[in-house]
Amino acid sequence: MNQGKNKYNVAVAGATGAVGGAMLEVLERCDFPLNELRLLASARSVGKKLKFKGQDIEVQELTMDAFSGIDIALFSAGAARSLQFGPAAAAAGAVVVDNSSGFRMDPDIPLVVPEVNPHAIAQYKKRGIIANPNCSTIQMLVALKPIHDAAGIKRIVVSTYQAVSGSGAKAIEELKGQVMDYAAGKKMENSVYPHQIAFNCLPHIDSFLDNGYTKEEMKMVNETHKIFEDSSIGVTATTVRVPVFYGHSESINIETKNKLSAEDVKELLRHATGVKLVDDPHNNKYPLAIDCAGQFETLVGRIREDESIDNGINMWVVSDNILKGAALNAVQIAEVVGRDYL
Ligand code: NAP
Ligand code: 3JN
Repeated sequence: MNQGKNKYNVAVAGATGAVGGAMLEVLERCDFPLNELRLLASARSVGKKLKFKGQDIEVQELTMDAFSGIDIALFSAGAARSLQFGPAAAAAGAVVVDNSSGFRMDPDIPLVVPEVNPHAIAQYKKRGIIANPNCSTIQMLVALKPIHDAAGIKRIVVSTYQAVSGSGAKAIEELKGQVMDYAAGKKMENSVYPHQIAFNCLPHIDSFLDNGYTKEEMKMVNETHKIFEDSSIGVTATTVRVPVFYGHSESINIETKNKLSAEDVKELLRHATGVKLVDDPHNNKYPLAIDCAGQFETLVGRIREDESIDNGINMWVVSDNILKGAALNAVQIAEVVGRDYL
């Protein structure tokens, strides 16, 4: 525990975006100890005012020298901006918490989910930067960490059902527009996705790689290895975009080294930090995307033994992709940085 500051100067780069807006919401909900809050975005947004705790704060331009006096810089302006401005922010003395994929696999930069590997935060001192994982990885590992600690996970097979908000504001509008057009009997238009997303499922998130997987799928594989500090765990992912506005759902099948019953897993998750067990199928209670919006916890249910192998468990994991999947995880990292390191 440090004896340093108890209020921090925080910058949000990408403050006008979907994730940036959620960062402001989370900073407010957590009553983050702020001295100054500096809001940064592109030149297009300069002068625009955003509300924080009832006050209007003017947006400034994200530039190389926008970080003087900043203690913690939360980035969600895309990987290109993180790579361009993140090191400048760190050189100015800020601890950068970056939401993009720009630095995630850099061996000198910790990749952190506070419920899973908070000890890795200490490594930020090398480069002054901490990376936030991909949303689909975060919620999966929050649910799997207690099981991995108890029984050792050998293999993970995951299929995701990802909300359109993960593709930003334009994708939300595209789904709404298609639903309205369908109801009005009009032709549905698509521009964000290569196909109609309304009433459809697209097995395609981010671009395709030479191995046949998508980048989103390989993010889940590589980030799991880095966060669990074990690249011997077998991980295979299929990521699917579904016509849901908020909340990513995941069907997860795991094989453990030691046997756990479904009851053992429920008991572990009942007491796990950041997890809410919602598992009463006979009363139709299981995690639902429409219930997770706005919640900080990751919902887990449908826990059952996989009867096709010796040590297998199936589960259904749902979380607010913009909160725990992005903004909340970043602010939780910032809380630890402030409390333990500044
Ligand atoms: P968004 O709604 O499109 O917002 C983008 C933000 O970046 C806006 O504030 C925008 O400012 C700013 N920006 C864009 N170009 C810029 C430039 N040249 N200079 C300065 N600022 C610029 O996108 P989003 O959904 O919030 O996502 C933002 C990023 O967060 C993504 O690209 C991704 O890297 C990350 N993300 C991570 C996860 C995760 O899984 N952890 C999930 C979603 C997103 P203007 O309004 O001025 O254009
Ligand atoms: O598609 C989703 O549901 C999550 C999207 C994440 C995302 C979107 C644009 C760029 C990322 C990410 O966090 O991996 C990035 C990126 O930074 O590469």
